[in-house]
Amino acid sequence: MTSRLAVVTGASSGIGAATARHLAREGFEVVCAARRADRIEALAAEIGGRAVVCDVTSAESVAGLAAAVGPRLDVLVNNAGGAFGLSPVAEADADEWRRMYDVNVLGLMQVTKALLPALVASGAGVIVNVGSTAGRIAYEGGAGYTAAKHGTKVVTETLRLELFDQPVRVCEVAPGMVRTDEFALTRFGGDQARADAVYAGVAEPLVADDVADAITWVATRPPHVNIDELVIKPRAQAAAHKVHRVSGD
Ligand code: 8X3
Repeated sequence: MTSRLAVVTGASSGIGAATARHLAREGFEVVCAARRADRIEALAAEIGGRAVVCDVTSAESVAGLAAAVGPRLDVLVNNAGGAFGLSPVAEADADEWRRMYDVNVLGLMQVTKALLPALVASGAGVIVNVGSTAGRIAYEGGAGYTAAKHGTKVVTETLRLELFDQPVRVCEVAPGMVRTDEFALTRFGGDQARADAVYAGVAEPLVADDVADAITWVATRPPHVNIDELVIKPRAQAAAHKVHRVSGD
């Protein structure tokens, strides 16, 4: 029997890399897609998967991913995404906003569109889009990112409607505070002190493995079970703005 095939975008670090590992442990052959070849090649070697260099914002690059995947695909995890900046609207940087829309919405669309025929061909495909609690609320300084992640959520809902008669499930996993090596660091342009401040005093933020575990659970339900959305936050985060922090940490 051929193994089930999964594609994970943004697999070079954080939630994407952890998800590739979790799916491989579940028996999937995993195509690790991301821009950084060295990282995904090391990951693919570790988990017995395949590395495909792919920039989800490039139609040409995504076409290369689809060619590498071939005619049949069981699971697509649209994880590539990210936040750039935390400026109020009055000081917004249009380039940062474009990059966020590009990767969190257009990238997800391009990869989904390119791989959809293969997901249908599997007879029981599943798409898991990695959204965010930022796709459910607004917060000061976050408009570029929250707008993009609301986009991720709504594209997910639309796709589920459009595929209602097809053998493909469409799901969203929406994490809150997850401490990864790169999310906050990227948002703050490499400013480690600002990145660390996001998690200051939070004893146990989520880690990438927690979210990968949730994604893998969503992706491995029986074919008639569609988990529309799963919001996952650390216990210390009752809401986006209500985080239990212990001072002096
Ligand atoms: C990450 C959650 O609160 O930093 O997607 O926007 S938040």
